[in-house]
Amino acid sequence: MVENKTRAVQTELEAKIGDKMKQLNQKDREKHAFFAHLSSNKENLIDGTVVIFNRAPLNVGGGYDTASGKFTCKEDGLYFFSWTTLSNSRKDFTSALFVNGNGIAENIVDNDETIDTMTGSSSAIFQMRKGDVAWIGVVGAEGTYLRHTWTKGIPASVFTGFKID
Ligand SMILES: [Ca+2]
Repeated sequence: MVENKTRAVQTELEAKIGDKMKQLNQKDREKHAFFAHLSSNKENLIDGTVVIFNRAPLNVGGGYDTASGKFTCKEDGLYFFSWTTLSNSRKDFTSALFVNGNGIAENIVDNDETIDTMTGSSSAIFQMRKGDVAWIGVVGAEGTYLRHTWTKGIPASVFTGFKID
């Protein structure tokens, strides 16, 4: 009798542990995160141009495409995006985060009257649905200059995003 009860408890515990392991494995599969930067400077990009951050040393989940510069959501959820742009002396660079063509957040480096190099960062959290597409695009006539690096080849203009929950 006691032995049967012990066995029943053991079976129940094993089932619970099994479920928990499944949940943990599921969590591993659902990771989505990317970090991208540029391999060269960009000049005179016209309004609406997609900024193609063509190097992605990190692309967990494979949602970011270095050929198009676009991130395609593979799983519904809250996503955090951040990007930084470095302009040049007396050059502007204004860009925005777009999701399915809608402007979500803008990043303005208004540097055309400054003899120095300026950087700007913006970020946003967005409720993404599977199939939604996010990218950084040039806004207005201010896609004048985007530096890929400043010193020692370290990426200075970057685009990153990840699923929060
Ligand atoms: Ca200005």
